Amino acid sequence: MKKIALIFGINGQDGSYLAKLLISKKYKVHGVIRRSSSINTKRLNAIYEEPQNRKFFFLHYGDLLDTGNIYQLINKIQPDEIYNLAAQSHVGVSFKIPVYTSNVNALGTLRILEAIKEQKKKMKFYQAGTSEMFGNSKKKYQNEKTLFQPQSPYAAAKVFSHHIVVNYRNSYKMFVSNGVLFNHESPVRGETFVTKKIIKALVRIKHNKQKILYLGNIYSKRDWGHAKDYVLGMWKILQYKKPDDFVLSTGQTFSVKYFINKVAKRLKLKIKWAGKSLKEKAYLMPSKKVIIKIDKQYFRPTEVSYLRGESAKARKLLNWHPNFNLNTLIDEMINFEKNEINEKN
Ligand code: NAP
Ligand code: G4F
Repeated sequence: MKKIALIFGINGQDGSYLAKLLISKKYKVHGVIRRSSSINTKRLNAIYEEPQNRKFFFLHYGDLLDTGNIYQLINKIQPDEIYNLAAQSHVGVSFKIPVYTSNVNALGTLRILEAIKEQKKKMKFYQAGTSEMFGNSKKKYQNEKTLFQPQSPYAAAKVFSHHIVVNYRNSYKMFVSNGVLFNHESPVRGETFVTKKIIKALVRIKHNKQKILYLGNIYSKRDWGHAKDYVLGMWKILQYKKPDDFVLSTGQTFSVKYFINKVAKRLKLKIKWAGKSLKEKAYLMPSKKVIIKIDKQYFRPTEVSYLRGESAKARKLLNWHPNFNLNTLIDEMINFEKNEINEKN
């Protein structure tokens, strides 16, 4: 009999990769989407385009704010595995809408746990935790033992979710696990996250479709992987013999500025930096046109300056390791943006 999975946040970046993975593993996949005034299932088109998938793939309307809806979906679908990928996932935006962010990212998790607790069937649960929870940790590498020091409403809410999962595991012997995932990107990354924003803009600048890219803090460092590798890790976490918490990361870290320079080089755009702080700019050579400016609206009240993960536990116990590196990730994202431009022409 086919296993049944339920994914909250199925139309997000990770949800779409996870849905594809689970269908390839012969699961019946149910996903929860929010009603929207414009089409919000673009990332799922590839699944829909395969006629045979229609028998194994189902979407339901729902929202992590709606306790009754969550209970009804879980009660009706009776999934074997539930993945909670739904969140207000933008750290910067969480400072603007902190109460909403906490309601979705913290209480949303608890609403799902409560619904699972009421079921007779044993259901496994995956919670999408984040390296943002480490905040301003001074450790060279962050792993499962590193203290959480959240620096945003987003991260504080995710810390609540992490701890409530551990609490339900211990209190009610539920199979509930946390992934603590470092940044992961892909061609279908949301367009307001920095990697996608940089690559999209530089490809468009190269093709004379955009003049300037505005960014915030280009000196923070991140451990960037590929979403495809990370959703495999999520699945492996739920296949492990017992519920547990795992860090998934590449172990490498680079600054946003290094990322920009790498993308520019791969696009054969020669850029030169000059100026400091808010006056720092990147000039396109030899024309000396300004193509990157710093804009204080993209700075956060508190920043996470340095993230670098150590995922030895996942590598040993789950045999998980990332296949993509920064170069292969960037190349895939660049090619996607080039195709977008070609298709529109
Ligand atoms: P994403 O692309 O922003 O997807 C988030 C998903 O959550 C979307 O499908 C969104 O639906 C849905 N959602 C938002 N609010 C909701 C609500 N109130 N009720 C139901 N669904 C809601 O994020 P992602 O990059 O795929 O990340 C997936 C999860 O992993 C998130 O929880 C994120 O916080 C966490 N995470 C991400 C990373 C990363 O680097 N990508 C790293 C660590 C952890 P709409 O399309 O309707 O907005
Ligand atoms: O791409 P970002 O917005 O990602 P951030 O804040 O690290 O959060 C992402 O990764 C987390 C895992 O660690 C997830 F939990 C979370 O859901 C999300 O997926 O920003 C990366 C860095 C930050 O330091 C930010 O200040 O880039 C800096 N940055 C500089 N200019 C910018 C910009 N970030 C954005 N989004 N936009 C800018 O213009």
